[in-house]
Amino acid sequence: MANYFQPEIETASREQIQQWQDERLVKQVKNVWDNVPFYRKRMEEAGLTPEDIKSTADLHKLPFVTKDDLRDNYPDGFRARPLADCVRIQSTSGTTGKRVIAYYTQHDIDLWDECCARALVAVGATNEDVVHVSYGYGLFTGGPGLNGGSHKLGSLTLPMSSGNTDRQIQFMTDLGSTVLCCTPSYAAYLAESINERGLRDQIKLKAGIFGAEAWTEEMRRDIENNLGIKAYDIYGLTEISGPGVSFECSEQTGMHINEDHFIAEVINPKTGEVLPDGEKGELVFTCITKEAFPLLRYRTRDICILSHKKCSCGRTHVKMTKPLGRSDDMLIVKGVNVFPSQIEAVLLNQGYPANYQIIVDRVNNSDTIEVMVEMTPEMFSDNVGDISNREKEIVAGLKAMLGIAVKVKLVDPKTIQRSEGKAVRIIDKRNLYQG
Ligand code: DLL
Repeated sequence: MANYFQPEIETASREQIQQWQDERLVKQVKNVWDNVPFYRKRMEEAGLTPEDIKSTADLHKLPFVTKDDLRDNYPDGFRARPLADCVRIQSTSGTTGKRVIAYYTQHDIDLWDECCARALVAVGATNEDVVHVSYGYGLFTGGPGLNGGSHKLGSLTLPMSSGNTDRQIQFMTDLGSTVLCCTPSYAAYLAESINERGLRDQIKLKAGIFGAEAWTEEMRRDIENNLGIKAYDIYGLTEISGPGVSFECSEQTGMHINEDHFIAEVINPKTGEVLPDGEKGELVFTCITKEAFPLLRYRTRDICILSHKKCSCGRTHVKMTKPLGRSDDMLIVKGVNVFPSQIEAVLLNQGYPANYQIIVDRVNNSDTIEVMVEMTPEMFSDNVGDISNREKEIVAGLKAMLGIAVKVKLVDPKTIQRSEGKAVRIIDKRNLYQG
């Protein structure tokens, strides 16, 4: 069994990685200075020219990029190549205001595929495997990313996309899928469905690559036991390419970041100060090889810890813990990124006060989301029909905004507890973040 997809890169010495990062960063800074007016303006405001960035030691001088910057420059203010050079877009699940459009050249796709191929090899996949991709296809990066990685590796790829569980299980048994790629919650659901149908001994799965949302060690154990496989984590975000920014190896103790493409920093989210290995903070990425959509010092809002400790798998690239939380209030519900501000916008738009609570839970391995909304005294009516029409209206507004079904419950005026400090808007009963 091959251990690595690109051994010379994945096990490179620290000096070699450093050299790649230094050279590529300098080149990338020149590239964005020349091709993205946003960066030139930001750098000029900070009194910087490309000559000020001579190596990664100068990285901290560059200003951060945030999701707000991307939003302000929607749809293509960060595109660094002419359209003629771009072959694909992918997009985040946010609605118009929050949506990010990521552009890719063919070269960008090739490198992204390689990152995903590394992740597949790290879980033991070879070209003899049947890779069953049940991440969503389309604008979401999950399906296209793992699909590309599997092709690159030469494995037979089943582009299943998500949903239609019966069909998933049928292909799994008929074609002998060996590696499953999907969200951990869908993996848990598939496991349950396979066991319910008594088909466990007819599936040949040996490993799974599960990411795109937070999941616990308990969930890992359950999935491993229920499917008889090894379950590995994979991390990524649309802004930085998609899945495969980092991936777990046989040690299953954190994810190796593909440092030949992405420089990782962890910062104090309040002060922006760069933190040393072992300290918990917000993950920041700088893309040093991307052509069409190169983000520099992008604040992910994911909280994690970096470690350069030697790994038993032989890979030398830095490891990150699973995300341990977020430095903003984004929720991931049924794989969709949800901001409370989007929910609030729908409520205010329909004339409700900003007294609401969002309750997220996981029932039978599936996320549920309910919004409790306080009526104004004027709206308050004993007429049940009226209330249920109002609820339907909010449900429709939320569906249009978020693209997922949200349960809505209207409650009497003054029933949602007031807070003396920050309002408690979110009750997330899933307890997904640990550490
Ligand atoms: O979720 C990309 C992806 C697809 C990763 C498939 C892994 C597998 P976005 O939709 O842009 O991209 O969401 C990115 O999801 O900032 C994290 O908060 C969260 N996230 C991604 N992977 C993990 C993970 C894809 N393994 C956002 N554990 C990120 C916890 C994750 N959270």
